[in-house]
Amino acid sequence: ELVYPERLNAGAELLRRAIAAAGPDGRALIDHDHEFSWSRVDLISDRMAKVLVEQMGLVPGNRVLLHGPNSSWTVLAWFAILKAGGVVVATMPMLRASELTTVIDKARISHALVYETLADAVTEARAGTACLTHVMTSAELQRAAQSLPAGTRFDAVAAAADDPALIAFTSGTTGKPKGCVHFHRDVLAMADTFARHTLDLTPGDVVVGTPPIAFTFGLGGLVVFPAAAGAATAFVPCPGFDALAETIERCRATAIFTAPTGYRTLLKLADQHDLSSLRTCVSAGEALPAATSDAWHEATGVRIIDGIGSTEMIHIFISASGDDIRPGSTGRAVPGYEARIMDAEGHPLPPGETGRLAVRGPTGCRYLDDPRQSAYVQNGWNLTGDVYRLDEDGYFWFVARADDMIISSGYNIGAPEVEDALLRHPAVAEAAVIGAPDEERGQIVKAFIVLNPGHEASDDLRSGLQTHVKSVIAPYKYPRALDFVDALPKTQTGKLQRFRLKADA
Ligand code: 3UK
Repeated sequence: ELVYPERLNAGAELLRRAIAAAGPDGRALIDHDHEFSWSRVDLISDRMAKVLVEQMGLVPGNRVLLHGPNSSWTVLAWFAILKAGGVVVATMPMLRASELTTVIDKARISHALVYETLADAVTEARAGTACLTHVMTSAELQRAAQSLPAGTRFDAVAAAADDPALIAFTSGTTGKPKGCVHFHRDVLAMADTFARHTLDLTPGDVVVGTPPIAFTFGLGGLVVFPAAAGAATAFVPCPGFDALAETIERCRATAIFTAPTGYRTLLKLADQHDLSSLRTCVSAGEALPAATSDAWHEATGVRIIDGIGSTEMIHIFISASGDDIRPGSTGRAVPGYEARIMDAEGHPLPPGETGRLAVRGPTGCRYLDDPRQSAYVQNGWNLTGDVYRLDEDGYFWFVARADDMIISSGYNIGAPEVEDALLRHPAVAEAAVIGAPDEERGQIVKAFIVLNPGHEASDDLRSGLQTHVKSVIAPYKYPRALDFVDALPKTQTGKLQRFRLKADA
């Protein structure tokens, strides 16, 4: 069991751990043109915290919008807000003014720190709400922090371990975004469970990744885990996988956090970029198909660590680890968490049975006043909305999101299994499978396929792919309908948007 002191400031504690592990001069944050050591991160975030409190009037408990791209500045500001006792509400850089206004109102945000190039969206958002009263841009904050007398430090607010540290918004693919409240101890718990037991990050490591820091997958991988271990984070200067591959090569990155589609895209760039420095590869956001795991292993010699996490749980609670990896399975409960499979009434099901995934542990779902709380948390168990199967050895196998199960002629079919089979065909670059309405069968399995270069869409290829699936998995699961498309709808976090394909079908 994790025990934290009653008074705990996650920002200060993470930086204390970083400096203890890496020393004051240890590499911390790497931008394309600049680098910060851990003692500089500590010093600069102190000064930013001082500005927040003394010039912006922040008092502990105030909610602070943090709107910036993945970059050193955003991380420095994140540490500053926590040290000052503020509650971080980080938002994806792509959000438009109207979406920001919704977040500002819902989380009752009073203060905002915004990256220079994104300032217009926040100015526009501010006009639509009365909550937000204090805004500073990155340049203003930097100038104010630099103008403080030399030697200025800041004593981090002695927060209670269960004071809110951040509010993370869900992506809202299944309804209006929900704000998930996480405490100071929750921020440390993600480092002390998944990261400690599964990743052996050390001060020599350089971490890269694609998930935004506003997404807790990115926050953990690119901010919290490296800090807790004294490792460094290298930021990709612009969006896109070419820039990611270039950053891996230039910085000799050793650890990477991205979604399955990220690994498939990187594989195509592996002949132009040296990716051989990577030794810790973490995948989350959606199920990692065994086909992708195998292809990556073949090309790099490294097995991807799959892990399921959620915004509600803050980070990963079931994962593969080290030598303990069964491709196709998510893995086992992370030490500190308990996971089980339940039936519709909440009774636990034995190994082999398919049912609802339930999990409990040091972190959990706390929606910001939202009636949907009682759907996610029942009898102390968090119900993630996923359908899973547990095997005799304690490995969890993803079947589908509950709302993505396909029922065709009475058969239950999980889309990911069919997608994995399709991805094993050399012509297939990306595959998405949904249930399309059908008079006779209720639903039929329908696939959307993006082809690899050098392959042409044709009726022959369609039936070739159908035959291929029948030879890999039970024939009744084959896609009766199959469309060739140029691209699949994906979220910014690399998740397939099945609901959009379903709406079109
Ligand atoms: C799905 C997975 C199968 C699953 C997240 C790591 O994805 C994250 O958070 P979200 O709130 O979505 C949660 C839902 O996404 N999912 C995530 N990972 C997997 N399904 N295998 C996986 N490995 O439906 C889950 O309920 O966006 C992931 C860390 C922090 C996160 N917030």
